Amino acid sequence: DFLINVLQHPTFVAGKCDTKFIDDHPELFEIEDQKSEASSVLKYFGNIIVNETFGKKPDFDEPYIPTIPVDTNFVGTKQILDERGPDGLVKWVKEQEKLLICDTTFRDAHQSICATRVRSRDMIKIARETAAMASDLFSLEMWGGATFDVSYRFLKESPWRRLDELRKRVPNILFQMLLRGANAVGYKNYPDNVIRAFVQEAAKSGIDVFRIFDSLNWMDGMKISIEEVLKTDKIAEVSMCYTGDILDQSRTKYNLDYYIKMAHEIEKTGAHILAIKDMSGLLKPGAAYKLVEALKQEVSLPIHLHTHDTTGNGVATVLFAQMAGVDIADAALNGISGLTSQPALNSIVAALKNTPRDTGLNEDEIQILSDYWGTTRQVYSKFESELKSGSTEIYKLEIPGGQYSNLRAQVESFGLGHKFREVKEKYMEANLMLGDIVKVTPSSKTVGDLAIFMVQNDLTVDNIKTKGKELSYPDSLVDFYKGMIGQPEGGFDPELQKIVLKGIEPITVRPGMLLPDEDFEKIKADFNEEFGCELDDREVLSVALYPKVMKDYIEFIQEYGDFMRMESHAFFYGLKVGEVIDVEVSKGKRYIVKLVRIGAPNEEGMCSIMFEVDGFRREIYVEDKR
Ligand code: 3PY
Ligand code: ZN
Repeated sequence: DFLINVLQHPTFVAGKCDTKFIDDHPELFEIEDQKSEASSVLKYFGNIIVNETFGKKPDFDEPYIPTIPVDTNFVGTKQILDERGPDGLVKWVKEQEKLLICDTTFRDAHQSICATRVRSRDMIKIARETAAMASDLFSLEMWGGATFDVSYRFLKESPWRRLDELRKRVPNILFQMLLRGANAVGYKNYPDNVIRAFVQEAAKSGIDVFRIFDSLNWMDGMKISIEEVLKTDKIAEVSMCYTGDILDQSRTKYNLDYYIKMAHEIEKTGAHILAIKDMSGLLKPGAAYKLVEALKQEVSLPIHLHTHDTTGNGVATVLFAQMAGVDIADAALNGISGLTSQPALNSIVAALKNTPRDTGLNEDEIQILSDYWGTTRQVYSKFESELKSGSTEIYKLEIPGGQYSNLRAQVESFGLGHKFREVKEKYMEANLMLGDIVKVTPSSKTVGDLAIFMVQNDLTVDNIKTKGKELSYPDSLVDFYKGMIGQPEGGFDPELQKIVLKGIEPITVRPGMLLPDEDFEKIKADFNEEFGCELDDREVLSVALYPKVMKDYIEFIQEYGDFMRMESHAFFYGLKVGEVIDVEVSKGKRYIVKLVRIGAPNEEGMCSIMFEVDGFRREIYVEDKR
């Protein structure tokens, strides 16, 4: 029932086959390989069909992809950095009157609005067009943050290859990534040699701007990353994470002086750009004006503003900041902007038209790019939260965009869906109990885990010091009090620290000073032995960051194959009955697959599924696990 290629070749059929013919056509004898390759694809679809969709699939629109002229001259900020170096680029930024824009569509926009699920395939399809039609962008934020592990974990693709493929198609716009300081692209501190090697590999692979932050605004937590980026010829954009409200006189911890002091410390590190990282969208328009105006007087670094639109005030915040002279602002193409994502890029561009700070971006062209994302987003709607409008309660809750849209699912996974409101309210209480800390990955997880734990155990600020003594706390909280994600502003509450640590000695130095170096050669040898694969230097780093995720990824690839080229509707939904799709498994190698019928489960709980592959019927049996 499968393709026996040679038997169908006209030369063979005509009986004119000699040994030269056989030597010339080795591919006709790759029968087993092809059969098992197609089987893996069918097995993958079979699983989705039987256990998730049962052959049902929404209709998705096909996004429009514009044709760009063959003689397009790709020039932009990337050429400025490559030709003039980091200092030359900084000088150029300072000379610009226009507001420079960093487009976060390929990273934070989808991280914050559809659980980081956008696949490389959908970025690659529009990458060259983006390079041509948005060549006035300062940068594309397209890597780092949660995209690194989510690529492997859920999309079964390599983030390194995403970087390679996008770099090939975008030769002119700076590539920007989010680096969580000593936590790299993970959720815990890593040994220094991992951080250093990661920065070097990312720089070599095409990252130009490293936005570095520490989840507690602890300068020591960013030390190694900054040092290492400064050794490359790339840009170190060092962040202060914004929390609290500088307009509220009653909140004294994170006031204007706090940020000015931190900005000076950042400038002293040799950073090229200062980022205001407003991960929760707490920076109100008036506060943005006040902060940027003050920072412009205090430091000479260009200032790059990052915010989220969770409250609905994101565009206003950017517009106020540009009035105060902010140099660069983050925004996402309208089609994937707003809510927990970034403020709307096309709207900001339109607002600044015919003003001194006109961005230079072409409204018609970025409209086409925005439409692409508006349509492409349909496939990802199942990953969006139920949030339909901006919510100003975020000013009170201080929950980062990405966490806010995920929190309900996390709370539901604990069986506490009915107590969602309570958990949200506890979030701020938990934050204050921890000493009013900066909340961003991974410190935001500590606060979220504590909030859930407090609801589960009926804990309050008042009873935790008595009732809480007997309890054992979530790992993230133990790590926090151990000092494993760094030292918070104002230190730890010693009494709570004792209750949580139960005798464990906390540290007060950088965890990286105590963690032993990672042994990269050992990782290589172990993976070779376990999976028979030769990891390259970048993959070794992926293992150092996420050993379990990488094992699962390699097992998936070995079992099913590499689906990076598969269309996203097929990857997430498989096929519906009667549908015919073209599945590209490797460059130029494709199968035409049709879903003919799905049978009911038999006595052993196995469903028969009839496909057609390149016109040949193939029946497979899939276990019904529902
Ligand atoms: C991340 O760390 O991934 C973030 O986007 C934090 O804001
Ligand atoms: Zn963000």
